[in-house]
Amino acid sequence: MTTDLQEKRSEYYQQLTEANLAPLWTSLHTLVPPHPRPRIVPTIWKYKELRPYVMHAGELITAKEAVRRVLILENPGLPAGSASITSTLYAGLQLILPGEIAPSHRHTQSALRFVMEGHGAWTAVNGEKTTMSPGDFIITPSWNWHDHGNPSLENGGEPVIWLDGLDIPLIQMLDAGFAEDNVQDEQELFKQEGFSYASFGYNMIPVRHEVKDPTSPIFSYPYERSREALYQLLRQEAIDEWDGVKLKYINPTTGGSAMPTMATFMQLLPAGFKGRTYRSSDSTVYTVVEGKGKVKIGDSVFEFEPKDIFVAPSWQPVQLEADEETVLFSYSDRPVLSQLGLLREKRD
Ligand code: GTQ
Repeated sequence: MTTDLQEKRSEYYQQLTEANLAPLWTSLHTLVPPHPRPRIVPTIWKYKELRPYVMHAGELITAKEAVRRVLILENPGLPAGSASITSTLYAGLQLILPGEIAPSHRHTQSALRFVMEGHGAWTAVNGEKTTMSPGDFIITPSWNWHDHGNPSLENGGEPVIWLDGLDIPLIQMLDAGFAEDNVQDEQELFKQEGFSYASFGYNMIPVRHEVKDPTSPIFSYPYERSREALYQLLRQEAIDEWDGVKLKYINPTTGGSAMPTMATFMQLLPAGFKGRTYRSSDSTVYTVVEGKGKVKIGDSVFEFEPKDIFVAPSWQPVQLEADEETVLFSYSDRPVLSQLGLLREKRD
Protein backbone atom coordinates (compact mmCIF):
# COMPACT_ATOMS: atom_id res chain seq x y z
CA MET A 1 0.00 0.00 0.00
CA THR A 2 1.32 3.49 -0.86
CA THR A 3 2.08 5.86 2.01
CA ASP A 4 -0.31 8.25 0.38
CA LEU A 5 -3.19 5.78 0.68
CA GLN A 6 -2.11 4.88 4.21
CA GLU A 7 -2.29 8.52 5.23
CA LYS A 8 -5.64 9.00 3.56
CA ARG A 9 -7.03 5.99 5.38
CA SER A 10 -5.75 7.00 8.75
CA GLU A 11 -7.16 10.50 8.27
CA TYR A 12 -10.46 8.93 7.25
CA TYR A 13 -10.47 6.64 10.33
CA GLN A 14 -9.89 9.68 12.51
CA GLN A 15 -12.87 11.42 10.94
CA LEU A 16 -14.98 8.31 11.50
CA THR A 17 -14.07 8.20 15.21
CA GLU A 18 -15.11 11.82 15.59
CA ALA A 19 -18.44 11.03 13.91
CA ASN A 20 -19.05 8.05 16.23
CA LEU A 21 -18.44 5.60 13.42
CA ALA A 22 -16.01 2.75 12.88
CA PRO A 23 -14.96 0.64 9.91
CA LEU A 24 -15.97 -2.99 10.21
CA TRP A 25 -13.13 -4.29 8.06
CA THR A 26 -10.40 -3.63 10.61
CA SER A 27 -12.12 -5.73 13.29
CA LEU A 28 -14.25 -8.22 11.40
CA HIS A 29 -12.37 -11.29 12.57
CA THR A 30 -12.43 -10.21 16.20
CA LEU A 31 -16.13 -9.45 16.05
CA VAL A 32 -17.01 -12.65 14.21
CA PRO A 33 -14.32 -15.10 15.35
CA PRO A 34 -14.06 -18.61 13.93
CA HIS A 35 -14.47 -19.91 17.48
CA PRO A 36 -14.82 -18.28 20.92
CA ARG A 37 -11.78 -16.26 21.92
CA PRO A 38 -12.51 -15.49 25.55
CA ARG A 39 -10.66 -12.63 27.19
CA ILE A 40 -10.82 -14.51 30.49
CA VAL A 41 -7.99 -16.91 31.25
CA PRO A 42 -7.90 -20.24 33.12
CA THR A 43 -7.16 -19.39 36.75
CA ILE A 44 -7.10 -21.13 40.12
CA TRP A 45 -7.53 -19.49 43.49
CA LYS A 46 -6.03 -21.59 46.29
CA TYR A 47 -8.28 -21.45 49.33
CA LYS A 48 -5.23 -21.53 51.60
CA GLU A 49 -4.20 -18.20 50.12
CA LEU A 50 -7.69 -16.70 49.94
CA ARG A 51 -8.83 -17.47 53.46
CA PRO A 52 -6.47 -15.10 55.34
CA TYR A 53 -7.68 -12.17 53.18
CA VAL A 54 -11.29 -13.09 53.86
CA MET A 55 -10.71 -13.36 57.63
CA HIS A 56 -8.80 -10.07 57.62
CA ALA A 57 -11.86 -8.34 56.14
CA GLY A 58 -13.67 -9.50 59.28
CA GLU A 59 -11.33 -7.35 61.37
CA LEU A 60 -11.65 -4.28 59.16
CA ILE A 61 -15.37 -3.99 58.43
CA THR A 62 -18.63 -5.40 59.86
CA ALA A 63 -21.20 -7.22 57.75
CA LYS A 64 -23.66 -4.43 58.54
CA GLU A 65 -21.37 -1.67 57.31
CA ALA A 66 -20.30 -3.64 54.24
CA VAL A 67 -23.92 -4.81 53.58
CA ARG A 68 -22.23 -7.81 51.95
CA ARG A 69 -18.68 -8.49 53.18
CA VAL A 70 -17.35 -10.23 50.11
CA LEU A 71 -14.04 -10.54 48.31
CA ILE A 72 -14.61 -10.73 44.58
CA LEU A 73 -12.60 -13.22 42.52
CA GLU A 74 -11.51 -11.26 39.48
CA ASN A 75 -10.33 -12.99 36.36
CA PRO A 76 -6.83 -11.69 35.53
CA GLY A 77 -7.69 -11.69 31.80
CA LEU A 78 -10.09 -8.79 32.37
CA PRO A 79 -9.22 -5.27 33.51
CA ALA A 80 -8.97 -4.90 37.32
CA GLY A 81 -12.32 -3.80 38.72
CA SER A 82 -14.33 -5.88 36.24
CA ALA A 83 -15.79 -7.86 39.15
CA SER A 84 -16.10 -10.86 36.87
CA ILE A 85 -14.72 -14.39 37.01
CA THR A 86 -16.03 -15.01 33.47
CA SER A 87 -17.54 -12.59 30.96
CA THR A 88 -21.00 -13.40 32.30
CA LEU A 89 -20.45 -14.66 35.85
CA TYR A 90 -19.40 -13.29 39.19
CA ALA A 91 -17.78 -15.16 42.10
CA GLY A 92 -17.05 -13.93 45.60
CA LEU A 93 -16.30 -15.26 49.05
CA GLN A 94 -18.65 -13.96 51.71
CA LEU A 95 -17.86 -13.99 55.42
CA ILE A 96 -20.40 -13.80 58.23
CA LEU A 97 -19.05 -13.76 61.75
CA PRO A 98 -20.98 -14.95 64.82
CA GLY A 99 -23.71 -12.49 65.77
CA GLU A 100 -23.72 -10.67 62.43
CA ILE A 101 -26.52 -9.99 59.98
CA ALA A 102 -26.13 -9.06 56.33
CA PRO A 103 -29.23 -6.87 55.92
CA SER A 104 -32.20 -7.74 53.75
CA HIS A 105 -32.26 -6.53 50.16
CA ARG A 106 -33.35 -7.75 46.75
CA HIS A 107 -32.06 -7.41 43.21
CA THR A 108 -32.69 -8.72 39.73
CA GLN A 109 -29.41 -10.62 39.75
CA SER A 110 -29.81 -14.29 40.66
CA ALA A 111 -27.46 -15.62 43.32
CA LEU A 112 -26.24 -18.99 44.46
CA ARG A 113 -24.39 -19.75 47.67
CA PHE A 114 -22.12 -22.70 48.02
CA VAL A 115 -21.04 -23.17 51.63
CA MET A 116 -17.27 -23.54 52.04
CA GLU A 117 -16.83 -23.70 55.82
CA GLY A 118 -18.62 -23.19 59.12
CA HIS A 119 -22.00 -24.27 60.42
CA GLY A 120 -25.15 -22.63 61.67
CA ALA A 121 -25.41 -19.50 59.52
CA TRP A 122 -28.71 -18.96 57.75
CA THR A 123 -30.09 -17.34 54.66
CA ALA A 124 -33.69 -16.16 54.58
CA VAL A 125 -35.56 -16.14 51.27
CA ASN A 126 -39.21 -15.41 50.65
CA GLY A 127 -40.24 -15.64 54.31
CA GLU A 128 -38.29 -18.80 55.13
CA LYS A 129 -34.92 -19.44 56.71
CA THR A 130 -32.53 -22.17 55.73
CA THR A 131 -29.54 -23.22 57.81
CA MET A 132 -26.30 -23.50 55.88
CA SER A 133 -23.79 -26.36 56.13
CA PRO A 134 -20.64 -27.05 54.10
CA GLY A 135 -21.45 -28.39 50.64
CA ASP A 136 -25.02 -27.05 50.62
CA PHE A 137 -26.16 -25.25 47.48
CA ILE A 138 -28.56 -22.40 48.24
CA ILE A 139 -30.43 -20.10 45.87
CA THR A 140 -31.59 -16.54 46.25
CA PRO A 141 -33.81 -16.04 43.20
CA SER A 142 -34.01 -12.82 41.22
CA TRP A 143 -36.04 -10.10 43.02
CA ASN A 144 -36.54 -12.10 46.26
CA TRP A 145 -35.73 -10.42 49.56
CA HIS A 146 -32.77 -12.12 51.19
CA ASP A 147 -30.75 -11.62 54.34
CA HIS A 148 -28.02 -13.72 55.88
CA GLY A 149 -27.14 -14.20 59.53
CA ASN A 150 -25.05 -16.16 61.95
CA PRO A 151 -25.96 -17.10 65.55
CA SER A 152 -23.97 -15.33 68.26
CA LEU A 153 -20.86 -16.90 69.78
CA GLU A 154 -22.85 -17.84 72.91
CA ASN A 155 -25.26 -19.76 70.68
CA GLY A 156 -22.43 -21.71 69.12
CA GLY A 157 -21.81 -19.40 66.19
CA GLU A 158 -18.61 -19.81 64.19
CA PRO A 159 -17.24 -17.88 61.18
CA VAL A 160 -19.04 -19.01 58.06
CA ILE A 161 -17.66 -18.54 54.55
CA TRP A 162 -19.49 -19.30 51.35
CA LEU A 163 -18.94 -18.88 47.65
CA ASP A 164 -21.35 -16.42 46.04
CA GLY A 165 -22.10 -17.08 42.37
CA LEU A 166 -24.11 -14.39 40.63
CA ASP A 167 -24.97 -13.37 37.07
CA ILE A 168 -23.86 -9.78 37.76
CA PRO A 169 -21.80 -9.28 34.55
CA LEU A 170 -24.58 -10.70 32.39
CA ILE A 171 -27.22 -8.46 33.98
CA GLN A 172 -24.84 -5.52 33.63
CA MET A 173 -24.39 -6.27 29.93
CA LEU A 174 -28.17 -6.31 29.55
CA ASP A 175 -28.58 -3.14 31.66
CA ALA A 176 -31.26 -4.99 33.59
CA GLY A 177 -30.07 -4.35 37.14
CA PHE A 178 -32.61 -3.18 39.72
CA ALA A 179 -32.13 -3.34 43.49
CA GLU A 180 -33.85 -2.27 46.72
CA ASP A 181 -32.97 -2.29 50.40
CA ASN A 182 -35.57 -3.66 52.78
CA VAL A 183 -36.88 -1.47 55.60
CA GLN A 184 -35.86 -4.05 58.19
CA ASP A 185 -32.47 -5.77 58.45
CA GLU A 186 -34.20 -9.12 58.79
CA GLN A 187 -37.18 -9.91 56.61
CA GLU A 188 -40.36 -11.15 58.19
CA LEU A 189 -40.58 -14.93 58.34
CA PHE A 190 -43.93 -16.50 57.55
CA LYS A 191 -42.90 -20.10 56.88
CA GLN A 192 -41.18 -22.71 59.03
CA GLU A 193 -37.75 -23.88 57.98
CA GLY A 194 -38.14 -26.84 55.60
CA PHE A 195 -41.47 -25.71 54.09
CA SER A 196 -40.12 -25.31 50.53
CA TYR A 197 -38.23 -28.57 50.72
CA ALA A 198 -41.31 -30.44 51.93
CA SER A 199 -43.37 -28.87 49.13
CA PHE A 200 -40.97 -29.46 46.25
CA GLY A 201 -38.02 -31.56 47.40
CA TYR A 202 -39.45 -35.09 47.32
CA ASN A 203 -40.39 -35.56 43.67
CA MET A 204 -43.87 -34.24 44.47
CA ILE A 205 -45.34 -30.78 44.12
CA PRO A 206 -48.46 -29.19 45.55
CA VAL A 207 -51.32 -30.37 43.37
CA ARG A 208 -52.44 -26.97 42.06
CA HIS A 209 -49.01 -25.37 41.88
CA GLU A 210 -48.73 -23.02 38.92
CA VAL A 211 -45.26 -22.37 37.58
CA LYS A 212 -44.85 -18.61 37.43
CA ASP A 213 -41.18 -18.32 38.23
CA PRO A 214 -38.26 -19.74 36.25
CA THR A 215 -36.25 -20.28 39.45
CA SER A 216 -36.50 -23.42 41.53
CA PRO A 217 -38.79 -23.16 44.55
CA ILE A 218 -36.34 -25.39 46.44
CA PHE A 219 -33.88 -22.85 47.66
CA SER A 220 -31.62 -25.21 49.58
CA TYR A 221 -30.12 -28.42 48.20
CA PRO A 222 -28.36 -30.10 51.14
CA TYR A 223 -24.97 -31.67 50.49
CA GLU A 224 -25.92 -34.91 52.22
CA ARG A 225 -28.49 -35.72 49.57
CA SER A 226 -26.41 -34.70 46.54
CA ARG A 227 -23.43 -36.63 47.91
CA GLU A 228 -25.56 -39.70 48.55
CA ALA A 229 -26.89 -39.66 44.99
CA LEU A 230 -23.38 -39.48 43.53
CA TYR A 231 -22.17 -42.23 45.86
CA GLN A 232 -24.98 -44.55 44.76
CA LEU A 233 -24.42 -43.87 41.08
CA LEU A 234 -20.67 -44.34 41.28
CA ARG A 235 -21.19 -47.82 42.65
CA GLN A 236 -23.93 -48.84 40.25
CA GLU A 237 -23.14 -47.32 36.91
CA ALA A 238 -20.35 -47.13 34.38
CA ILE A 239 -18.85 -43.72 34.87
CA ASP A 240 -18.70 -41.15 32.12
CA GLU A 241 -15.17 -40.97 30.69
CA TRP A 242 -15.22 -37.18 30.62
CA ASP A 243 -17.26 -36.22 33.67
CA GLY A 244 -17.06 -39.12 36.12
CA VAL A 245 -20.54 -39.07 37.67
CA LYS A 246 -22.07 -35.66 37.07
CA LEU A 247 -25.53 -34.45 38.04
CA LYS A 248 -27.25 -31.16 37.34
CA TYR A 249 -29.38 -29.50 40.02
CA ILE A 250 -32.88 -28.95 38.68
CA ASN A 251 -35.94 -26.86 39.20
CA PRO A 252 -38.43 -29.67 39.95
CA THR A 253 -41.33 -27.67 38.53
CA THR A 254 -39.79 -27.35 35.06
CA GLY A 255 -37.06 -29.98 34.87
CA GLY A 256 -34.70 -27.21 33.76
CA SER A 257 -31.72 -25.76 35.58
CA ALA A 258 -32.35 -24.49 39.10
CA MET A 259 -31.89 -20.87 37.97
CA PRO A 260 -32.66 -19.32 34.59
CA THR A 261 -29.21 -17.80 34.03
CA MET A 262 -26.90 -20.24 35.81
CA ALA A 263 -26.72 -24.02 35.80
CA THR A 264 -25.25 -25.83 38.79
CA PHE A 265 -23.65 -29.24 38.94
CA MET A 266 -22.06 -31.68 41.33
CA GLN A 267 -19.78 -34.45 40.15
CA LEU A 268 -17.83 -37.30 41.66
CA LEU A 269 -14.52 -38.52 40.26
CA PRO A 270 -13.30 -41.86 41.57
CA ALA A 271 -9.71 -42.11 42.90
CA GLY A 272 -7.34 -42.54 39.97
CA PHE A 273 -9.80 -41.01 37.47
CA LYS A 274 -8.12 -39.65 34.32
CA GLY A 275 -10.83 -37.89 32.40
CA ARG A 276 -10.93 -37.40 28.66
CA THR A 277 -10.80 -33.91 27.20
CA TYR A 278 -13.96 -31.88 26.55
CA ARG A 279 -14.81 -28.36 25.61
CA SER A 280 -18.00 -26.43 25.77
CA SER A 281 -19.23 -22.94 24.91
CA ASP A 282 -20.36 -22.30 28.47
CA SER A 283 -17.83 -20.84 30.93
CA THR A 284 -17.62 -22.75 34.18
CA VAL A 285 -16.56 -21.98 37.74
CA TYR A 286 -15.56 -25.03 39.79
CA THR A 287 -14.95 -25.48 43.47
CA VAL A 288 -13.53 -28.56 45.12
CA VAL A 289 -15.70 -30.05 47.86
CA GLU A 290 -13.63 -33.16 48.60
CA GLY A 291 -10.50 -34.78 47.28
CA LYS A 292 -7.36 -33.84 45.40
CA GLY A 293 -6.35 -33.88 41.79
CA LYS A 294 -5.28 -31.99 38.76
CA VAL A 295 -7.07 -30.09 36.04
CA LYS A 296 -5.76 -29.12 32.64
CA ILE A 297 -7.51 -26.12 31.09
CA GLY A 298 -6.07 -24.94 27.78
CA ASP A 299 -2.32 -24.66 28.38
CA SER A 300 -2.63 -24.39 32.18
CA VAL A 301 -2.31 -27.23 34.65
CA PHE A 302 -3.56 -26.72 38.20
CA GLU A 303 -3.28 -29.01 41.20
CA PHE A 304 -6.41 -28.70 43.30
CA GLU A 305 -7.43 -29.50 46.85
CA PRO A 306 -10.58 -28.87 48.89
CA LYS A 307 -12.16 -25.39 48.60
CA ASP A 308 -9.91 -24.25 45.75
CA ILE A 309 -11.79 -22.42 43.01
CA PHE A 310 -10.90 -22.59 39.32
CA VAL A 311 -12.43 -21.33 36.12
CA ALA A 312 -12.65 -22.86 32.63
CA PRO A 313 -13.25 -20.33 29.82
CA SER A 314 -15.55 -21.07 26.90
CA TRP A 315 -14.21 -23.54 24.36
CA GLN A 316 -10.91 -24.25 26.10
CA PRO A 317 -10.12 -27.97 26.44
CA VAL A 318 -10.64 -29.24 29.99
CA GLN A 319 -9.36 -32.48 31.44
CA LEU A 320 -9.89 -33.62 35.02
CA GLU A 321 -7.81 -36.03 37.08
CA ALA A 322 -8.40 -37.24 40.63
CA ASP A 323 -5.74 -38.63 42.99
CA GLU A 324 -8.38 -39.31 45.63
CA GLU A 325 -12.15 -39.65 45.36
CA THR A 326 -13.10 -36.09 44.43
CA VAL A 327 -16.30 -34.08 44.53
CA LEU A 328 -16.61 -30.89 42.47
CA PHE A 329 -19.37 -28.30 42.52
CA SER A 330 -19.64 -26.08 39.47
CA TYR A 331 -21.78 -23.38 37.91
CA SER A 332 -21.94 -21.98 34.41
CA ASP A 333 -23.93 -19.76 32.06
CA ARG A 334 -25.17 -22.85 30.21
CA PRO A 335 -28.94 -22.15 30.42
CA VAL A 336 -28.45 -18.81 28.68
CA LEU A 337 -26.48 -20.39 25.84
CA SER A 338 -28.89 -23.25 25.65
CA GLN A 339 -31.98 -20.98 25.45
CA LEU A 340 -30.35 -18.96 22.70
CA GLY A 341 -29.30 -22.01 20.70
CA LEU A 342 -25.63 -21.24 21.31
CA LEU A 343 -24.53 -24.21 23.36
CA ARG A 344 -21.84 -26.26 21.66
CA GLU A 345 -19.90 -29.14 23.15
CA LYS A 346 -17.11 -31.31 21.91
CA ARG A 347 -15.96 -34.44 23.68
CA ASP A 348 -12.65 -35.65 22.27
O1 GTQ B 1 -25.52 -11.79 49.30
O2 GTQ B 1 -26.96 -10.55 48.29
O3 GTQ B 1 -21.44 -11.53 46.56
O4 GTQ B 1 -26.14 -8.84 46.56
C1 GTQ B 1 -22.80 -9.82 45.65
C2 GTQ B 1 -23.99 -9.14 45.66
C3 GTQ B 1 -23.58 -11.21 47.44
C4 GTQ B 1 -25.82 -10.98 48.41
C5 GTQ B 1 -22.61 -10.86 46.54
C6 GTQ B 1 -24.99 -9.49 46.55
C7 GTQ B 1 -24.78 -10.56 47.44
